[in-house]
Amino acid sequence: MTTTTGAMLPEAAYGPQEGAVKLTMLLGGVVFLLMMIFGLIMRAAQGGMIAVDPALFYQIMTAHGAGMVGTAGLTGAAILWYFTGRHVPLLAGVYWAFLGLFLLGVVCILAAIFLGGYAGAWTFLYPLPALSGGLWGPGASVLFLLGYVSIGVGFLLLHLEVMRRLMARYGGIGGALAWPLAFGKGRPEDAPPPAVVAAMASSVFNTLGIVVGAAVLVASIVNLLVPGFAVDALLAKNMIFFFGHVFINASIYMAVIAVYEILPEYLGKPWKTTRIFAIAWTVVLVFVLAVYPHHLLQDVPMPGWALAMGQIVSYFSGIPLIAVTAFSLIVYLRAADMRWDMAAALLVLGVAGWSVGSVPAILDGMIVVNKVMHNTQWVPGHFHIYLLLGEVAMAFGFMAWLVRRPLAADARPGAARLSGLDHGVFMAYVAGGAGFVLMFLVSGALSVPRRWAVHVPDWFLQDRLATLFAAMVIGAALIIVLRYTAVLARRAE
Ligand code: HEM
Ligand SMILES: [Cu+2]
Repeated sequence: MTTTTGAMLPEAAYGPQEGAVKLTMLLGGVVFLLMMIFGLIMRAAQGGMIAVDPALFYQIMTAHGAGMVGTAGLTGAAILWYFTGRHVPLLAGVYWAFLGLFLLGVVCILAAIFLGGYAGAWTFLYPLPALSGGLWGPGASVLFLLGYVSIGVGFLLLHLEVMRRLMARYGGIGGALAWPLAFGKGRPEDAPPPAVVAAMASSVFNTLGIVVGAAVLVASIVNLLVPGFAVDALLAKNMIFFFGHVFINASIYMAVIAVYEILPEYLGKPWKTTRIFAIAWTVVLVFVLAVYPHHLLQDVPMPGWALAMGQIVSYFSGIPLIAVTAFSLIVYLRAADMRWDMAAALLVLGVAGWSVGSVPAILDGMIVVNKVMHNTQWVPGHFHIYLLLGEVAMAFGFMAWLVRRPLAADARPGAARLSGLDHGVFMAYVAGGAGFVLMFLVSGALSVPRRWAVHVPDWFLQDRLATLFAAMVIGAALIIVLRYTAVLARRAE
């Protein structure tokens, strides 16, 4: 095998890395579970069901936010890597470096929070890490931020390897994004598969996001070490939310590759790159980058045009991808005799949850609504929909597919249905998840603030119902992860 530089490397250096990806998903599944339990603790504390010291609440909230977002990114990247590897050779060492840097980052972050006491939330909003009111020292903040830097470097390596391979194979960035088909005379037969288009687009924007994130991380670290070095707070906020918005979006856009690559096996027909599909992904690439000011609608000094852009791009950003992915999926599902199992059900749920979650998100992206809803639980309400019922559902679906029972070659299409236990677990996940996010939305509509460790008794009802629903989701997630682990262990014997 030749690399793009022409040097020869042993065949073994490339490998499909099924084992590494399976290990990543195992780690991801376990961390998702742990972080869900942290979430349960927070919700139960808000409902007055258990007593949690507020200082500890904010440590847990920080760990939950960083841990969940990081694990969404990790599982998304594993999916990206796994399926990109079907189309181009990828250097195995890059993946191990990515995983190693990720785990190093996790150790730093956990130590910063639970040993150092850092509790300034996953958003590390400048200058909060330096203004702890005596709860944590600058060392803890520096360690937390260094953890992010380590994870960011890992992601950069992974995306650069993916991009350079795709560019070499498909004719540059434009070729991999199917521009000849989107904007030229290219034919659909010659276009790269959907997974390649999605991998290229998400790698491009995640790289840009991480570079901006790295810059503001370094500035924040210098500020902590040399307090005289001040950063413009509004600029820092722009950079942080550009990075945060892009990173969490990228996790979903990477995970959806599993839908494009796996569901065709169940549908019995390939998922094709059409002109609309290609255009949609390029539009998304621009929109994901341009829409981030919807996080700054409360920042009066922001230029008006930027906020207007945030609102207007919010309206449209849901349309191209979700319309193309969700709509095509519905068309495929109607046309084909789908063979259902846990993997297929979770992947379809992922697309549905992602689509549904965009509605309250777009609402919150409107300036008049945001004036009232911002910093209420409406915000965790919308993002838990497309993360818990979107990204995480897709990641669990990928895991279920990795350990699936082989579909019998002669199985009649449409014959396979979810078995009794699978059906129960899936319904518990959907019902628990839907109930849990609904309680956030209801609280948000009633103006219950987000990020408050202590709630007044008037808010307890939703808090307690949400705790119950959360327990249901966790039960279902536990069975999904346990089954995955059991099958892996059995096969390893
Ligand atoms: C059973 C599942 C889950 C439970 C019980 C849960 C619970 C919570 C709670 C209680 C909060 C704080 C709400 C507030 O501000 O008042 C929260 C915040 C958050 N959650 Fe979850 N969550 C769950 C799943 C997830 C998932 C799957 C993700 C992402 C993949 C996620 C990401 C976040 C983030 C980013 C925050 C914001 C933290 C902050 O405000 O700094 N959560 N969650
Ligand atoms: Cu955003």
